[in-house]
Amino acid sequence: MDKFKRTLITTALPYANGPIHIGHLAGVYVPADIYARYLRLKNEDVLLIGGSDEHGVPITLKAKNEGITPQDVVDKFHGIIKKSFEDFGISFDVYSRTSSKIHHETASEFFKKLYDDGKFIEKTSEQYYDEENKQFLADRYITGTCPKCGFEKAYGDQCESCGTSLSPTELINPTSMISGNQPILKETKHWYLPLNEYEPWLKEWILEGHKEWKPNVYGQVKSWIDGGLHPRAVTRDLNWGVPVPVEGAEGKVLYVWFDAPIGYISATKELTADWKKYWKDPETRMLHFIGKDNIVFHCIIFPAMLKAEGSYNLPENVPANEFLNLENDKISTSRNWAVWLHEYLEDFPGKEDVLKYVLTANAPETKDNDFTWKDFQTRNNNELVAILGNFVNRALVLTQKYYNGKVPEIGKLTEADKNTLAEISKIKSEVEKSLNSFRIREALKNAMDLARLGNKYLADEEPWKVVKTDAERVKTIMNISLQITANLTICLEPFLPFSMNKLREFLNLEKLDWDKLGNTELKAGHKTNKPTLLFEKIEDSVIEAQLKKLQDTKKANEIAEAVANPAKENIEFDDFGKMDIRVGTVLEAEKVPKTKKLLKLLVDTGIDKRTIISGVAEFYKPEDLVGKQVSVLVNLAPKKLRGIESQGMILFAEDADGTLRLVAPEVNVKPGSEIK
Ligand code: B3M
Ligand code: ZN
Repeated sequence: MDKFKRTLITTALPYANGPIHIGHLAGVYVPADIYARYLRLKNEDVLLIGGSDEHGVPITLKAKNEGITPQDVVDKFHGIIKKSFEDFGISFDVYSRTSSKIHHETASEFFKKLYDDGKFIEKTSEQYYDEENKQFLADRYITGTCPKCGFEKAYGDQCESCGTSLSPTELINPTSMISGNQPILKETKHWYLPLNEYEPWLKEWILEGHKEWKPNVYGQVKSWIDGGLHPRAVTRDLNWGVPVPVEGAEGKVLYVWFDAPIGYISATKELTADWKKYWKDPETRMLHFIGKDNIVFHCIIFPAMLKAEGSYNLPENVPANEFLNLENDKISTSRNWAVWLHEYLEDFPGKEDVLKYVLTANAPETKDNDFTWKDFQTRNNNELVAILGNFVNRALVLTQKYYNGKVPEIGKLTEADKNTLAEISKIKSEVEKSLNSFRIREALKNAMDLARLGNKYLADEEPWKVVKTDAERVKTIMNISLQITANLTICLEPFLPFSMNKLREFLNLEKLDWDKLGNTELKAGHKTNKPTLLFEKIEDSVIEAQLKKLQDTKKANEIAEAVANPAKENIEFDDFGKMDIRVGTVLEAEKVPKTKKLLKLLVDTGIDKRTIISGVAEFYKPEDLVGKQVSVLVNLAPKKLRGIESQGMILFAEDADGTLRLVAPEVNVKPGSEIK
C-alpha cells in the first residue's frame, strides 16, 4: 500500500429502473466485493461504497409508461436492488440512493461551488419544446425517422436500428413522446463544463501519469482525448433530478451524469462524519469499479469536475470491466434477457457463492465473455464440488473417523510434506500479486490452487491405505491436510465468504487474518466438528429449467418485436366468394408415419366426411384435435401427400414465432356452416 493509508472503493450506482442482473455483478459488484474483503482481511482501512442512481430520463419514461411517479419507480427498484445485494453478500459499508436529501444537498453545493468559481460557461441554444405540455423535451422523449437508415422509431440521441448517434434536430418528422405532437424549437439556457480546457491536464494526469491502468481503460480514455474534448452540458430541462441551484434556472435539473458520481460522496457522508478523510486526504486511495460503458464519465468528466472543485482526491485507478453476455446474446433489461439476481437467489437458495465463483472464474476482465448455464453447472460440479468440496470433506471425515474429530499430532515431515507446506506461502504471494493488479479472475484460480494442492496431497499420500500399516504416519498426513483446510478459510474468504464461514464452523475455527495464510494454526488436540457437504452437485434438470425460462423469454421477445406483414394486393369480392370455407369437426386424427409434421385427419364438414392432411404435428398431438371444430377450405383441389389424398385445407393462424394455432368459431356451430 506504501503511499496510501486507506482505500475508498466506489461501485457504479445502478439505475433504479430495473433489478440487478449477472452482467452488473460480473462487471462491478463481485470484483469490488472481493477486493474489499481482501483488504479487510489484511486489516486495512477500506470502505465499499454503493447506492442507486435514481435520476435520469429513462426513469421518468418508465414512470410515464406505467402511470406512476418517478419516485414510485425508484422506491420499488431501490428496494429490490438493495435487498438482493444484501442477500447475495455484497459487503457494502453503505448502500445509499441519489433521491436522498443528503445527496440533493451535496450535489447542489458541488454545482454551486463550480458556478460561483466561474467554472461553467452559459450557453443558449434551440431545443425541442412540447407546446401542449409546456416542457422542453429530453433527447429520449423525441422519436422520429432516422436520417441514415429510415427507421421510423429512432430516438433523439440514437437510432437503435442502425446504431448511429443522433442529435434531435437530425430526426425527420420529430414527434414528442409525451403528446404525440410535432415539437417546436425554442431557446433555452444551460451550463456547460468546458472539458476542452482540461485537456492538457488530463493528458498529463492519465496519459502520462497512469500508464498502469488496464489497457481497455487507458485505450478508451486516450481515444476520447485524442478525438478532442468539447464543452459538455451539465444541466437539463426536466422536472426529475437535483434542481439547478441558481437563479433563472426554474424547471432545470442537474444532468444525471453530473449528480450521479457525486452520489459516491453523499453516500460516504451518510456513512460517516469522518467522510472528508476518505475524499480529501491524499493518503486515501480512491478506486472506481465500473463497466466499460462508464469509462468516459469516471476517467474524464468526473475527474474534471473534481479538479474544477479543487479540494477532492482523484481516482488512483479505474479497473473497468468489459461486458458479460448471456447464452451468446447481449444482456438486456428491456428485452428481459438476463439472469436476475433476486430470481437467482430464489431459485438457488444457499448457492450465493456458486454464482460468485462462476462470475469470477469467467469474469469479462479483458474482453466480453459469455455466461452459459452449462458452464455454471460444470464449474460447480467439476471445480467447487469435485476439487474444493471433495478435499475438505475427505480431510474432515477422515479426522472424525480416525481421531473422533481431534487434530492429530504432527510427526516427522517427509520431503513431500515440506514441499506441500512451502507451497501454501507461494500461493499466498501469487494471489496477492493478482489481486493487487485487479486480475481477480487469475487470483481466484491461484487461490483454488490451494484446494488442488490439498486434493493432490491426499491422493498421493493415501492415508486410507497407509492407516492399515503405519498409524503414526497417518497422523502427520491428516494434520497437514487439516492445516491446508484451515488455510483455505483464509485464502478463499474474499471469494467464497458464505462457504468459508461454513468451513470455519466445521473446523471450529475463528476468522483468521490474511497474514496468517501459510501458517499452521491448528493445534494438536483441537476438536473439529462433524462436517456436512460444502457444495452440492447441480443436476441437469435444474439447468434445463433455467434454459427453458430463457427460451420462453426469447419466444416472447420474438412475438413482441415481430411486425405484421404488409397487406396483400386488393382483390374483388367475387375472388373472395370463390372460396368455400366451412366449419368442420375433427372426428379422427393420427400421425402420418415417418413424417415429423403431418397429421391425417378425418373431418365432418357437414357436407361429407373427408380426409385432410395438415402440417401441424409439431404443435398439436392427434388426441388434442379430436372433437375440435376447425375451418376448412372445402373446394381446394385435392392433392396427394405421402400417398394420401388430402381433400381440402384446414386454416391456421401463424404466430410471430411460427407456432400454428387453430382458427375456429368462438362457440361450436353446426358442421357445414359457411365462413364468410
Ligand atoms: N447509473 C450507469 C449505469 O448503470 C450509471 C452509473 C452511475 S455511476 C456514478 O451504467
Ligand atoms: Zn438508423
